[in-house]
Amino acid sequence: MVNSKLPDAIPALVDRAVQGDRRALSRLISRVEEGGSAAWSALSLIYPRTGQAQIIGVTGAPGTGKSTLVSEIAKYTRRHHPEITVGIVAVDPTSPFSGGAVLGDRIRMRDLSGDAGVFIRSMATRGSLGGLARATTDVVKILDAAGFQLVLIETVGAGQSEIDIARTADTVIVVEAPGLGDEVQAIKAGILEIADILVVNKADRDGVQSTVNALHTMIDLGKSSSTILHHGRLMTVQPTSPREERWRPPIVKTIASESKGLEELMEAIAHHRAYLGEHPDGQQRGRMRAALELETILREALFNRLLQTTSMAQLELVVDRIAAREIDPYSAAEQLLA
Ligand SMILES: Nc1nc2c(ncn2[C@@H]2O[C@H](COP(=O)(O)OP(=O)(O)O)[C@@H](O)[C@H]2O)c(=O)[nH]1
Ligand SMILES: [Mg+2]
Repeated sequence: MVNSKLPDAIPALVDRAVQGDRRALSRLISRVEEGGSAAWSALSLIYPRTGQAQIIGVTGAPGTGKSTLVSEIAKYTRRHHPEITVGIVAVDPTSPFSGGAVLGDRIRMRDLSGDAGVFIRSMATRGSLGGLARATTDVVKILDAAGFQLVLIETVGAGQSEIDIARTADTVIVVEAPGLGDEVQAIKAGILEIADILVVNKADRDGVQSTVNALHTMIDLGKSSSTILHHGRLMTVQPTSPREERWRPPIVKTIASESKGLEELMEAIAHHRAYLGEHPDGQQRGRMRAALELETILREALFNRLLQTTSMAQLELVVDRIAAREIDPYSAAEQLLA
């Protein structure tokens, strides 16, 4: 008898997942989420098959309608292009995809979960955000390799990690809603900087136009300075196209809960995709993504290497000494690395 609890061999699991076996896909994702050497060998097997999917990040403050919008984009795509399969990765802990929804949302999601051309995965929220960012980009890669032509990532645009997640997308949609003082929140999180498309959702609410106006003003402000796309530690990317040719994020009004504004949004997404294909900024983005990825992997690898020579008990001793101010964390890190 085969023990079903035994973990599958990674190469076999990868094979079955890329051939469209959904159970294998789910299992592979779980294995990769756990991290470690199994995850790395799976990902290096998968890597050559990636780079095919169109990846769209949807980010913004909680409650702006990201989940609703993501499911509308998926539905719209499936309705108009049934040949395109859609993968959804939800990092929002309050996402209906993660089960944190009110009843209405769950009912709406059901339309999607019955569709064999849609695969939905919500990310475990436990663990560090850094780990979550890594796992999310890994899951996106798996879905890409498994042949999903469109991959949608929903994240709450709260911290740097989530911004990094959004940055792994080809097109980043930042969702705002009128009347929540979101404009201010958006600046604080630096989230507008990463927007390729701005969506003002809940356009059925009061104050839509003032939100749109505020966003226009902020885009103009951003463009007047020399915008740096990525303050990377591995590389710094600056726009290479002349300013007048540079992408200006369009502002699209939607009422996601009523499927309104989807056509305009899909058009904006297609325009941005075409822009990336024609402008050097598109290649820059690919390099930036590669740099971010390498940086994340190096961090993890270096930390794991450190753990091979230093026990957790030793590390905890050092932490105690830092907390007691017997040593500063900088010297402690240098000593550990030496
Ligand atoms: N009035 C209105 N409500 C919306 C709209 N889009 C979404 N909602 C509702 O706003 C709430 C939050 O939506 P959700 O998609 O979960 O937001 P998220 O937290 O950004 O993912 C839900 O109750 C939605 O039904 C819209 O365009 N107008
Ligand atoms: Mg959500």
